[in-house]
Amino acid sequence: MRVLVTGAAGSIGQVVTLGLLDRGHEVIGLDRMPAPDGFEGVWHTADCADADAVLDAFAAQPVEGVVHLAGHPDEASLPDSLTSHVVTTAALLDAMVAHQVRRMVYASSNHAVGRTPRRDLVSDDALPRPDTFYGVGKVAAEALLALYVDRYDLDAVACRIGSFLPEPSTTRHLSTWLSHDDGVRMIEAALTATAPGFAVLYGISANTRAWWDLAPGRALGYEPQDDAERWAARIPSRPEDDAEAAHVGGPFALEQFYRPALDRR
Ligand code: 15L
Repeated sequence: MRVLVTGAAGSIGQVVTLGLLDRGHEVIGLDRMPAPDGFEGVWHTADCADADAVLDAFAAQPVEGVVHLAGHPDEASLPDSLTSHVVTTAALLDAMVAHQVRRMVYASSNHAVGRTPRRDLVSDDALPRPDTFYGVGKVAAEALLALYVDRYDLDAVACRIGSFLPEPSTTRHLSTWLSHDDGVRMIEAALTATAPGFAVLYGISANTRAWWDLAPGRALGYEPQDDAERWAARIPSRPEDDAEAAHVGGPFALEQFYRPALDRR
């Protein structure tokens, strides 16, 4: 499949790009940064929030799907979060409609439901419960995907990613970890699942202590192979572990993230 990967120079993007290439897909990269050394395919250096630049990238060659990973992966002001997550998604969806591209896989986040108290397994029927403006941006971007799926009959899978890391390093990660290999498996499944419409899945490995339900991902063909438990004995406990286990968003749900929505002079 020929896929446009946004944020292809980022920490998730580089892993996903290599993984998709290994699995026989063709990757067109798009990022504000130039292509990483060694990338040999087509690359567009552009900001996804720039709708004209995004349209130019689509006009340069046909693609069959979009993996939208671009976006600031941390808390920011509300306007910056909306630009980073919602405006970029809107520019890509408009270009997809204009160029009849039917599939988007979106890097959403567990922080879309991060304020959910940590009790039962959280599944795809959980109400939006963001823990930050970052989470609000992800919720709004998911809503936009749902709107475009309904209006234009696209397919869009929002992957609520946990902690995408080479290995887990905190107690929370034993529940939230997504290994690099499982991340690639997840993206490929979301790209190739038959007619998902608008769907949400949780992007974690098959962690023994999982906080999120893997069933919605499995229904789309995502079969994670790794388990953070392998590292459990090596992970030191920290004073903040209990507070981070109160809500599924962990540190993002803590008071240290409470701040005004708008930057002021
Ligand atoms: C995310 O969505 C963030 O991008 C990342 O910085 C981590 O906070 C991660 O979630 C997580 O919950 O561990």
